[in-house]
Amino acid sequence: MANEPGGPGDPKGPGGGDPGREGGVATATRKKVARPDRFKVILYNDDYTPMEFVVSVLERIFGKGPSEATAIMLAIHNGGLGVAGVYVLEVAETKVSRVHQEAEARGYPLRAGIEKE
Ligand code: TYC
Repeated sequence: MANEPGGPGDPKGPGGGDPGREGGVATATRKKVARPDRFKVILYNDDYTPMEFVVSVLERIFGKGPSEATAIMLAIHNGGLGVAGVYVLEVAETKVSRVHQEAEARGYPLRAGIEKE
């Protein structure tokens, strides 16, 4: 297996190697590393989904602790919507699907959506 460019085994290191020379001034050449876009998962308020269920969703699906989950739920309840977490697209989409699947299984109208950060 060859070393990946800029990886830990690349003797040139993450900078990508030799400094260039422009007009006699040394300039470090640095490869741009693609940073995947990130997406907010938004939860929306409604009048029927129980508060405890929303807290449970925030704990189990979004990995929040009990006090943060409660604070986020209350912010949604009072403000109409809130951010449950920020993820790369595929993860965000999976979490939205889990929210909808769990809510629908219980007959709750809880809705989630995705917004690019
Ligand atoms: N408004 C709901 C209630 O009073 C609670 C709730 C909070 C619902 C957050 C959805 O995303 C939500 N039972």
